[in-house]
Amino acid sequence: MSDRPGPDAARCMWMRGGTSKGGYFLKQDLPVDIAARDAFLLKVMGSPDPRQIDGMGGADPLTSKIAVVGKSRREGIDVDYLFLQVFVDQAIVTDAQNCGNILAGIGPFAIERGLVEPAGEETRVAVFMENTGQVAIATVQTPGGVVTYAGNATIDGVPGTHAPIPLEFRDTAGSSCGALLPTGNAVDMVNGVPVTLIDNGMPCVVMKASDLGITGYEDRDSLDADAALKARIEAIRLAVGERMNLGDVAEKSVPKMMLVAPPRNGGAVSVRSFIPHRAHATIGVLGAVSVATACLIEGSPAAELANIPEGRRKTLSVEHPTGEMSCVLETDEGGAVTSAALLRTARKLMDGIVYA
Ligand code: NQM
Repeated sequence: MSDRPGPDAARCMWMRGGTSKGGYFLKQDLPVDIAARDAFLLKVMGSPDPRQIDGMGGADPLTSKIAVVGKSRREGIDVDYLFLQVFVDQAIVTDAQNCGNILAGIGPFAIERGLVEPAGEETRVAVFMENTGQVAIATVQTPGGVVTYAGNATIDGVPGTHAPIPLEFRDTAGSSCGALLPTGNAVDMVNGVPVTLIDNGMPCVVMKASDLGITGYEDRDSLDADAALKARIEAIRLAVGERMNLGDVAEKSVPKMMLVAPPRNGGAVSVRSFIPHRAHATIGVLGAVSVATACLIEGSPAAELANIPEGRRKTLSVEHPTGEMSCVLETDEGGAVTSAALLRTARKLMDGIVYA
């Protein structure tokens, strides 16, 4: 039964998750019918409109995001999380990608909505990510049995300090493409550019920024203003959809386009990402895991310029336009990545009723 307050209204929490922001809904608070749900969410966000003036969206793909959460019936799993990207200037709502930044808010939201009982000072929340059929573990600070968003953790791209929310991922290889390297190759040539087609939680095309005629250290605004670069990148993206087992990607937000350069600030690699039509202000969580993984693949364009730490457990600092994201990768004896861990924070911004 629907718990909705009216046909054009729903209970919702607005949260920042990592460096993204969006609406978090219980599954039962949204229309069951997918077309009706998507029409509702487009109106909530104010899409399609580049300014999203008549909705909650922030005129940016990073602030036009939705999480749909329900109690899980799966063994060992607390909640199921479906991520939906609402396009800003097109009437598209897609579940073709996951989102590790919005994931950071799922644990706190699930506890606040009573789906998960707090367990002492810290509560581990096992999240089934419906978009890719994989599991993440989030650890939420719950002193005295209450979620706290206050703390001393910092992440680049977000001002201030907040409670840490470590995220752990296992077995993310081939999340959407069926295999870590869907073509089986470390390098493919696409439109004359050597690329790695890879999916370790997020389908990505990883290529050298220099092969696209840029340094790879540009800021977001310069990249977004470069129409010729964006057209070239989009042509590569459309050409690889089928090869990555993603089908026609014209109306999908994957694969993400990752332009890599040698690190400049002591990290492992520097990245400018397109998600896929706008440059990212930082970098996606699973996007960073996929790029970091590409750096470990011998013969790949990323491996040629990355600075890789020794040992089976490696912390790869992925430099992005406003700082870095540290990915802790565990590898097996053959060098394959078996798990990834990252630090995020999240914050509750609003809890109430949203109107379409
Ligand atoms: O890659 C942006 C973000 C993301 C996705 C995007 C993400 C991830 O920064 O896991 O977090 O790539 O569309 O929120």
